[in-house]
Amino acid sequence: MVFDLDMIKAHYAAMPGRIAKARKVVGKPLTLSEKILYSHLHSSQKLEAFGRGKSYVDFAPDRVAMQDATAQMALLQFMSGGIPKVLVPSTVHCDHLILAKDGAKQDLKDSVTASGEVFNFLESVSNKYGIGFWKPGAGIIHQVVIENYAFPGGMMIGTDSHTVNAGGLGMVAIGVGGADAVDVMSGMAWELKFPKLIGVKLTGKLSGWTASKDVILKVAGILTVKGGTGAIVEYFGPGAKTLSATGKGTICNMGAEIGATTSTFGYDEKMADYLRGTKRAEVAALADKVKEHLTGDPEVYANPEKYFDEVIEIDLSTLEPHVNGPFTPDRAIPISQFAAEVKANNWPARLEVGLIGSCTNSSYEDISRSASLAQQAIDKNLKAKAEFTITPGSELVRYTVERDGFLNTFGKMGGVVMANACGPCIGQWSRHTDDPNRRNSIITSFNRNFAKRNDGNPNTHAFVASPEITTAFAIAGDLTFNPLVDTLMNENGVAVKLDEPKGAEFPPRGFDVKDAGYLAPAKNGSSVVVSIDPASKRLQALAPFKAWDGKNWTGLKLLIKAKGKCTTDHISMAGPWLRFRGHLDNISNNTLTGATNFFNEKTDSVKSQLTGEYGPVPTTQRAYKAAGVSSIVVGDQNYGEGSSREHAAMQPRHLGIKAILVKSFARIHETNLKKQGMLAITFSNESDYDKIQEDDSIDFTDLTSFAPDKQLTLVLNHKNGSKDTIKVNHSYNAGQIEWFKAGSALNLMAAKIAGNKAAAKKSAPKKTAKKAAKKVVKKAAKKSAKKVVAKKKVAKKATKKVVKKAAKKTVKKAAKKVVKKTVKKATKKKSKR
Ligand code: MIC
Ligand code: SF4
Repeated sequence: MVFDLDMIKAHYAAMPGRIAKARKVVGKPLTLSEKILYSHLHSSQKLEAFGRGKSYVDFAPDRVAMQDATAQMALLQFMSGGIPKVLVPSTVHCDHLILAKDGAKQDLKDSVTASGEVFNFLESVSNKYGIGFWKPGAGIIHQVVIENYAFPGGMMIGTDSHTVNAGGLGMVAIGVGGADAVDVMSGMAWELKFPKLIGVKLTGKLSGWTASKDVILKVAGILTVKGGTGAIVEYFGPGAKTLSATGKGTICNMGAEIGATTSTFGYDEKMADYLRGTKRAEVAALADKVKEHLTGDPEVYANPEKYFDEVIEIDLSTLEPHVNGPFTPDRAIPISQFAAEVKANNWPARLEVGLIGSCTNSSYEDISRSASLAQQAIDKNLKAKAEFTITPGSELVRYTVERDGFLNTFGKMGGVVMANACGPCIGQWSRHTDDPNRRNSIITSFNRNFAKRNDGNPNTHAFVASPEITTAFAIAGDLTFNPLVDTLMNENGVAVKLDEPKGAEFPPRGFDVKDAGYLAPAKNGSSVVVSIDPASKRLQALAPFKAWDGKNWTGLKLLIKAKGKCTTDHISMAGPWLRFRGHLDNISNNTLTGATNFFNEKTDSVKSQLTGEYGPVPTTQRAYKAAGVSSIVVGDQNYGEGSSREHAAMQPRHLGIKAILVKSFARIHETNLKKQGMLAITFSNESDYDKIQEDDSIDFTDLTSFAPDKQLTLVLNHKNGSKDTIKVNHSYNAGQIEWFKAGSALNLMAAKIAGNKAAAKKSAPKKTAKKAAKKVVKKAAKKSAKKVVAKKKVAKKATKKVVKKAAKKTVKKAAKKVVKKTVKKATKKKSKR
């Protein structure tokens, strides 16, 4: 089944014309990213040559995807907007709330019981508002999207940072917070700063142990976790055409780890094959017809330096497998140097668990290549030394790889198949361990490896690698092993070597599935009732945030000065806290508990300026709130890196924190803060971070003249009576300042919708009067024209000129009379109402 084919058809029909116009305005050949962006301008957006990294532009994405953990907040916000049905095709996917423990069947059953209330809520909201619903067990959002919805040249947003995965099928797919999704679902424009463009030219061809994953592991090493901020990464070159669509998806997926707005590839034969392989031959045929528009202009790829802001070149033929980590995804280590690094850094060499799958790496190709290694282990009498888990990305993949015997092979090697869900990737992992605090190592084919992410243990050293390398390490159980060159001792005491992995892009017998897990929404959902139990611990209706009082803020207490990495996992931890994603007050109890306090190097321990005592961050902040004291959070570089979860912005807002002042922000988080009515500001001089002291009270002296491109001034009042005055920057445009003033973007939108409704009501009688008047005028004119004709007959002798004049006059007079009468009548009617 092809979803939304008409929408795709309409887009392809309009695309060539839109691109031609854009090319004219921009005045030069276009990259693929520009073609997709310019062909998705919102109807209210004037076409012009936008400044990369400068212009705020209104877009109209083709679709929206939401996963269970973020959809709750997105949909709670959507419901408060008062729109009866989503205006853009949208889907919800239940994948994050499934705990991995004993294996797929039992885990799914237990999770449906534990989170039934939330799943039911999401299902009924989807049903009511026209949203496609993918049940628990159907798969991970991004794999389901690439299998069913992604199409070359399309644009989508999703409430998850790895929405970018759909770049594997040539989309511009962007991760956003729920409030952005609400805009798009409500048919409003979606605003984005026009991205910069990074070109990655791929030459050569992958072989042996190297996989698509290694391309992004290498790119992450080059660009680091903030190198892609505000940019789209566009891959091109002969090497790109050799990569499978799902392999491209892997590369785009982990582009979130370099902060990229998104990543994408031009349409090619591999994408067409994937579309056909997943029963979307119609889409491939449509794309074929406009294929020159679904890739960059030839001039661009011939001279990339002229058209991209930065260009990187990677030769796939010489690319080594990489292992990235621990604790950060950009610490890229070629496999040939990994053993030495493990020893030099004294990382635990014994590998405890290898985990493959996730939204990043769970294609048929990934699983079949990994299974080929598992089969070798069996054939060569090797016993896997580490635990091994497999999380398939979707039911389509799971059903097919089970049918083709791969799951059985993994089972024989000692592998455990988890549910088609995020599971351990997001800390939904009940890990079997005798000591949850032990220093230990794990390796995954996931994308993130921040401290505590997978199992909550800060001493778990998590490394990221391809599924093939992960599987080989799980067999060896030793991180100083290099599968490319080393041998392993088998059960018979014989040294054996693993051969290169082998697999297939597509199942030779095609994909198959019994129940993919999709539920279509009701055609008319107006009678569907969505209820939230006021006593629920999982769901809470949202109350609007307070509008800004129009005054300068003074006496803001420093809640925490966060040191070093402060990702969204540090600001609003996932794992066990995922269960409160629909309950703002409850989840606020984890706010910033993972951030390191600069002053004592501890997590979740800050000094209260009310009592002088150290205590947990949320408790301290709640006490400030109760005392009516405002506060501020200070942070380091790339603050809010990682997830799209807007909870990391809503929680501080809910707890009464007013501003976040940092050296730099990650893109999604900065937007989330703005949308929720927070003040997101950056040090104009980064070294001013050092001026912030533990007992500071901070004043804003010119917030009352908050304006685009204008710095704000802060006075730091130190405990000893001294002061520092510093300047801070912000990136708010005029519209975003309105969000701030209204208390949140949602407040502003709700006010607009309410205003439109009232205006529509008001103008209705006027409209009716006009319509009636028109009708009467027409009738009267006809009548009097007839009369004139009669008169004409009688006054045979009168000249034609005179008759005409008379007729004209009569018509005018009659019309005037009737209009007057009708308007009078309508006005009377209105005043009676
Ligand atoms: C993640 O990988 O961190 C998540 C969990 O998928 C998040 C979304 C969330 O926090 O719910 C993301 O990547 O945006
Ligand atoms: Fe789920 Fe992990 Fe993918 Fe996030 S990165 S969507 S948690 S599988």
